[in-house]
Amino acid sequence: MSELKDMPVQKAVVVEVLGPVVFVCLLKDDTIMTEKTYACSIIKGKRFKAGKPVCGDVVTVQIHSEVVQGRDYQGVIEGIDERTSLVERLEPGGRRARSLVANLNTLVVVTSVCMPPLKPGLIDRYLVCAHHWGLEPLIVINKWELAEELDALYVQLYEALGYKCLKVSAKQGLGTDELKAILSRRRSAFLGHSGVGKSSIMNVLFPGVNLATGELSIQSHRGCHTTTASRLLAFEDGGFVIDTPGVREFGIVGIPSNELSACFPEFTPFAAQCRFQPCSHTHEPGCAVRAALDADELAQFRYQAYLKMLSEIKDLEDTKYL
Ligand SMILES: Nc1nc2c(ncn2[C@@H]2O[C@H](COP(=O)(O)OP(=O)(O)OP(=O)(O)O)[C@@H](O)[C@H]2O)c(=O)[nH]1
Ligand SMILES: [Mg+2]
Ligand SMILES: [Zn+2]
Repeated sequence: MSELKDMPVQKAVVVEVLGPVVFVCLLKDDTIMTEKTYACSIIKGKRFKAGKPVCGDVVTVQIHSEVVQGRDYQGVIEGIDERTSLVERLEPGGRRARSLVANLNTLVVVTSVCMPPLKPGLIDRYLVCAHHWGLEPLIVINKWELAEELDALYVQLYEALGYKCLKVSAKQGLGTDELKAILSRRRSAFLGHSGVGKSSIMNVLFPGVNLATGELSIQSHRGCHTTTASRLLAFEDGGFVIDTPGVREFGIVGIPSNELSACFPEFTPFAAQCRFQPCSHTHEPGCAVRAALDADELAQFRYQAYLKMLSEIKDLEDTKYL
């Protein structure tokens, strides 16, 4: 057993947070050294400006022990580096932001067809977040072997809006090589409903890891929230993917109401022509976005998604919790 005393502080990446335990892998020359994971603590009472560490955070750690000894920690988190990005959601039923994952450059919206069915409303929420935070969005539609005509239609609509969509079947191995090629040098996370197959796809991308996957509820065809904590897995060439717990709802937080319209890229050319600037595209006379809707130049389902998110954000702003 080797006890390492007076180890220098080192850089590491947070790969999982389980209650008070922060699991990290060391960073060497920007490569995540995945062969070893260290269980680290945060000194009691210590508060970081960035809040609590989340998956994807680059941290400074002091490792004390190379081996796990009972319940002892192997190291201490000394600090959190400034984040290049942070994905947050509204606490379920609450009014505060909850940090999810940090330092991404790509947000993978994972959805499925049939069970659970494809839900454009949730896809739109994640796309809005990706735009606002400057992350490249990628839509993955899993269980494609069960796809029907309507699913193909939605894919066409999103593709027409300029979004990259990838049809995948974790079960049959469809599209997973292409997905791996796209993600291998990126810093990404899988976000989406419970039961769409996020962990199943991870298991194909990272053979041998064997993340838990769950059966769907027979009645509702919903997932059973199998994944309970985010988990970062790294590719050999520096990229990583974070598997996150599935959600039932995804409440937008941190996007001011007057910036929401800009997160719908197809609105932008019309919004520039609205009589009032800024225009909320809800009631203002001379609104070019609503005129484009009436002329079927914009998709109704996207506008409805915009209205729903706008009203939620305004509710939060009215109660001054944002
Ligand atoms: N038919 C079909 N089923 C799949 C496919 N991929 C995953 N599943 C099934 O979908 C169910 C849910 O898969 P998970 O990987 O646990 O889903 P998840 O998105 O990680 O769910 P949470 O962890 O709850 O968020 C499991 O029963 C999988 O076997 C697929 O491509 N086709
Ligand atoms: Mg999962
Ligand atoms: Zn307008």
